[in-house]
Formats: sequence, structure tokens, C-alpha cells
Amino acid sequence: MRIDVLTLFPEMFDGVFSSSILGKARDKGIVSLNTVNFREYSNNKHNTVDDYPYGGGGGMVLKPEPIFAAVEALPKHQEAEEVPTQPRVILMCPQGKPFSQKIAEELSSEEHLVFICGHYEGYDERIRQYLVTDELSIGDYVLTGGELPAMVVIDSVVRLLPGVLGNEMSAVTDSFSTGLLEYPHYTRPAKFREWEVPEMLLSGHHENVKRWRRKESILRTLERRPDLLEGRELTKEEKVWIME
Ligand code: 6GU
Repeated sequence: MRIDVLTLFPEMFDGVFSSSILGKARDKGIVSLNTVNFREYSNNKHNTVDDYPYGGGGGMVLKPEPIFAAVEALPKHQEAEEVPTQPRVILMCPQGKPFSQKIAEELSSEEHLVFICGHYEGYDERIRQYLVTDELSIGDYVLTGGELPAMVVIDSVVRLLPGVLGNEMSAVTDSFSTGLLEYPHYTRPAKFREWEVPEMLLSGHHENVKRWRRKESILRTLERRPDLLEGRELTKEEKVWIME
């Protein structure tokens, strides 16, 4: 997968793109992560990328030319023996569609993603209309720019790519990929201070352990995120756990 990020602050991505899991995914050649400072595509001598809004009012608006030029200058991504694919062009903004694990899974099957990150200001509407394919928000709160949200989306997408997570860290049982919150985890010692690990987990009875974990997942979800259970078919046994 190839990922390009258009930003006025490329240095914000340095640590995140080279550390830990993302750094390893990059070293293994699973993903290519690139930043582009779209100020380099400004079409005027002062290198400005924003301007006053038509119609007046406060704030500045990102001009269309540098953003279109930067996207159009990106190398086409091409997998071996395949025709180049059109990238998804994703605008990070508070008005975007709320990001979710489902969207992360969908994006993880793309070959080329382009993220556009604005700072402080709005975007000229023609960027949305004629360049962008998706608009994403990471939640109902306001940040100063799209950089942190883009990093959030990129992290959650890249960790889903085959070969990125070792099997010691499976994406299959993650909270949200199962639609439920995760069950409680324990490791040694079996007794820490006066607190003991639940008996069931020490039993070595695989089927009972599985059922205990499923019950804990359901109860934790009911308590913390009942919205996740809405519209979900429950088994007879799950209904009993919830009634208890
Ligand atoms: Cl994508 N951008 C900004 N500026 N604020 C946000 C956001 C995005 N998502 C949540 N808050």
C-alpha cells in the first residue's frame, strides 16, 4: 500500500511513521509512507496557500490550486503487473464521516490512500467537490488540524495489513472487530497481593475459558457501550447472562 499525506507540517509525522509497528511495516516494504508539504505547490511568490473568504467573515480558506497541484504531482501507484489504480483522496475535517473500525477495514484493502490535512482554516469547497473522494472525522471534538486525525486513521489501517501484526497481537479478537469490547486479561502471578486471577482461567478447560471470555465481553459491552449491542442477535445463553 502507498500512503501520501499532504500537510503544511510534515515533521509532525516523522516520529509516528518511523516508530514501532508503522516503522516495521515500512521496513518490511508492506507500506510506503510519504509526506508532501503542499506549500511547495503554491502558485504565488509569497508561497501562500490560503486566502480571505469570498463574502467576508473571519478565518482563512485553503486555496484550491496548491492542493490540486500536489495531488496531481503524486506518483501513480502501481502493483506489479497491474494497471495503476485511482487513489482514495481523503479530506480530514470535523464535518467528515465518523471514522470507525469498519472504515479502517475498508480502507485497508485499497492500494493507494492520499490524506489532506488542513490547519486552522477551512477548505475551498471545490477541493471537496472535485478532488476528494472521502471526508473523515475522528470524533465530536475540535482539533487545530487534520494531522493528528490522519495519524490515527493511518495507524489503524496499516496495522490491518497482512504481515504487520505478529500473531502475538492478533487483529481478529480486537475490540470492535468482533463488535464487542474485549474480555479482561490476566498474566502471572496467579495471586498478586491479595488479588487472585479468576479460577476459570486456571482450569485449563478450553471450552469453559472461551465461554467465560464471551460472557465477560458481553457484560463489559453492556455496561460500557450498550449502543454496540443494539441491533445484534443474541444467543439464548447471552440473553441469560444479560438478565442475571
Ligand atoms: Cl479530521 N479535523 C479537525 N480539525 N478536528 C477534528 C477532526 C478532524 N476530527 C475530529 N476533530
